[in-house]
Amino acid sequence: MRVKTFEAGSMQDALDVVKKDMGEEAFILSTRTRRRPAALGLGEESVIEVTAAVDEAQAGATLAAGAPLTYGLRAPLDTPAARRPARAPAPPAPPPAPAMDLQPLRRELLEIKGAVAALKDNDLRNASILKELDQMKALLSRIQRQGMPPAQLHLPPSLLELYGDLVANDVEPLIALRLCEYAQRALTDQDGDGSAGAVDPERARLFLRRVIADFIPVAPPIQLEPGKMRVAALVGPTGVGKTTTVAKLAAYAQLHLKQKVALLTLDTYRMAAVDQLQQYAQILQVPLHVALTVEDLRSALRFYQDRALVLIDTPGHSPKDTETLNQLRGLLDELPEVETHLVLSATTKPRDLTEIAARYEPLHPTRLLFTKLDETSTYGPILSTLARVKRPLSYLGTGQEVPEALELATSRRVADLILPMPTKEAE
Ligand SMILES: Nc1nc2c(ncn2[C@@H]2O[C@H](COP(=O)(O)OP(=O)(O)OP(=O)(O)O)[C@@H](O)[C@H]2O)c(=O)[nH]1
Ligand SMILES: [Mg+2]
Repeated sequence: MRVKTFEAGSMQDALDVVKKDMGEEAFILSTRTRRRPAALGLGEESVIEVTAAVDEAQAGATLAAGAPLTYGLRAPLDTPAARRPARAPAPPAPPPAPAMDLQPLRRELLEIKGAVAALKDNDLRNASILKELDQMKALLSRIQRQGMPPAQLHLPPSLLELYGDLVANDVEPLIALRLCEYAQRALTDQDGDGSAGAVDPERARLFLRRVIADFIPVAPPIQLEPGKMRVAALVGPTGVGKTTTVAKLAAYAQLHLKQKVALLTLDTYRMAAVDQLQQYAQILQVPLHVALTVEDLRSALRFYQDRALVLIDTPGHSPKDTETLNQLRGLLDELPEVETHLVLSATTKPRDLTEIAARYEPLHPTRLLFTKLDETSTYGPILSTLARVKRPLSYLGTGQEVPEALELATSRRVADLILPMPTKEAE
């Protein structure tokens, strides 16, 4: 059974096409009228859609019976076999059975076969409609759960879904909305026909990831130049991983880049802090200097003139400890060319991140550095902080291991964290 759908401008034309393509034996399963864009995109026109079926075995047999049988089992008429004389007279043929009109039965059978084929086709269509319905249901329940205000609901479904993903990843709702609106406008401009509403979900996701990547400012790695001493200081709250990151950076520069490194610590409040860095310094065989005063700091830097990189570790502060922060500011102000990285943990609550960043503003950090990415599963706060603080992202700490668990931040990597592509299994 062959089932095929034809389109034509009128019913008569459609029937002619069916007859021409499928032969006289074809019968009509269904017809419908639908609208489609007219040629050159000028408005719409209506079109007749006819689905027809034909039993090919039967149609083939009819064709074969009428065709000259020069091939196949029967010999051609003009062959010795055809010319051979008959041996004995054949017995008289039995009287023909009364002719029975099988045509209506055959037609009915064909119609049943056609209907079954059409049902199978419908099953596939139904399955895809059910899948779409399921997706709509999931989207609606997510909208209900997150209590999205009407502002978000004007987004087309594919972007509304992505908005939900961003918010679920702890991106601030307003930032998520602005990103989605931007993507919607850009997609509409790109398609030129206002059809962003119908945009394919995968295309929308890829596009939004690009928008996010473009939005994330990243810094180049600490630039080491021959004959020039580069100074980088790590500042930030207690326990975020400043000392560990200093060790990671030092190990990388010393072991991989084969550059001369020195360590300096301003963290003199706790012996344990000096010990911790001292251990790394010993392992890496790099000098460590403890600076208590501005004079200490100046003389240490003079001493390290031949070093390509001087890394400065600093003490962490509790939020209320403004005095220590002021002292640190006094020291760092002495270093006009220092590259100051504000170290933040990706596990910190979004609102606290904003407060911390504001508190460290007097130290004029030029970079943001996020650690402990391995300890969280939502990365939205990184994006929200970057949007607020507007400093480029330098490195990402992804574990405790020194030096492996450190990455140079790239906008693509961060976009990946903020809006991952669904894994094949999840699809
Ligand atoms: N999981 C994980 N742990 C980290 C990371 N970076 C640092 N740590 C751990 O966090 C803890 C604190 O790290 P430190 O380097 O001492 O933090 P700090 O900012 O110097 O702390 P203070 O000097 O007390 O302010 C240690 O156990 C580190 O191993 C990271 O990227 N991922
Ligand atoms: Mg420390």
